[in-house]
Amino acid sequence: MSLPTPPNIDPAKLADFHNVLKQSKRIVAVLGAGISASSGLATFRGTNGLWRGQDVMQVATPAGFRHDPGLVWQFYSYRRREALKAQPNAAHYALAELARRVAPGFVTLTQNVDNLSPRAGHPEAQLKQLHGNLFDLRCVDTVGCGYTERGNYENPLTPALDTIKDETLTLGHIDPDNRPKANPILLAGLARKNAQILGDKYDDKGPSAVDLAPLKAAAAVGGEQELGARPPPMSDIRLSSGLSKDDLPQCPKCQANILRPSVVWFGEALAESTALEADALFAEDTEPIELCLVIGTSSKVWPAAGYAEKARKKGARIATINMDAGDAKGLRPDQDWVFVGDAAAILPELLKPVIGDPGAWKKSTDS
Ligand code: BJW
Repeated sequence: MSLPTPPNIDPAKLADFHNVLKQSKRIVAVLGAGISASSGLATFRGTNGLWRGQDVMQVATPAGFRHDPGLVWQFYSYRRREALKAQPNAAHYALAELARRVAPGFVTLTQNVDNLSPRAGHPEAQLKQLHGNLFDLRCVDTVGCGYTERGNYENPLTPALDTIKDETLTLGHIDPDNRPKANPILLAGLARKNAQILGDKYDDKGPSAVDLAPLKAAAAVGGEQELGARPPPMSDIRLSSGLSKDDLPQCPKCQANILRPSVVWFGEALAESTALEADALFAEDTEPIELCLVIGTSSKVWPAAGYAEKARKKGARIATINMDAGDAKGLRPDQDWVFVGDAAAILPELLKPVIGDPGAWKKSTDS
């Protein structure tokens, strides 16, 4: 199968990119939620983003989890269900093939927790999951108990987290007056933390059309995704926990605590080994990096937002692939490329001189 050339790629720019790609021995890719948009998964920020209508501090911080673990587990139960329903798209497969062809010189640093890159067969040694994985769990008592579990695909994890069962009841426009109520002292604490962590840099962008367009593009790259199969936006799902600890996944080791998703929330450090491995890519005593691909991320969250600049310091030219040109950060127009459009449509074309046509590489990962 040959992909149609995305119409908005300038042939001269593409040729320049291809020249650099073909000569590159070390390449780094930084991924964000946009790469999985064509697979039907919502991004965070934007019209149908996961965070529209949600208080980020309630669902993506340790303080939020401590306050209402049921609410956070409902959010992640929904995310696990959507990720299990989704399939990797052409962009995930293309990067997996690039990793095989440029081993070990190509490494992907993904912020995504959706497991789609591993499912596309991306070699594990060349994939760093910076923010963890939805299907890894750990005991909340990391010091005393330390239980961890990888690759738990059970869905739902407990009967109380069966969000499908309740969908007819919970779907509907979120009523701001009817949100789960938090205690005012905790809210003041969260607000302070919000300001500390998110700072002035945090900008919850207003509605844009970019999150809808990928559905059309997905059809153009082989029609693997069902059009119209986009999940209801998270903002339309009422998260009102009312769940007790007994309703939530229990730690099988210590049998005293609940489990939490092994993902990285705001204010938490990345897993030490992952952070060290990522930083080691840019160490002074390593070979130059020729190319950095920044794919489907708003580049607002650190430390991931800083990796492209680190690659630049190692000599890399930077190619941004995004639906929204405005999300290409720190641009140097004389050196950088911005390819605007759906990553699933653009990436296979960009990488073609090294990975060949999808007919050749997708088969080797399908089995
Ligand atoms: C398409 C498309 C299509 C759509 N094709 N494109 C330095 C300065 C300021 C603040 C900090 C700093 N360093 C650290 C901080 C604090 C904080 C931070 O970054 N805050 C900022 C918001 C200002 N960082 C942290 O807290 C991090 N921890 C840390 O640094 O620890 C230090 C420490 C050390 C020692 C002790 C303690 C602490 C942790 C950050 C964790 C982020 N976690 C989340 C949740 C993960 C779990 C989950 O998934 O639920 O990660 S937040 C959320 O944002 C998630 C994402 O991975 C991450 C990035 O979002 P992403 O992927 O960019 O998505 P969107 O929606 O923003 O963008 C989508 C893009 O796709 C858009 O550009 C679209 O246009 C595009 N798009 N369709 C191509 N088809």
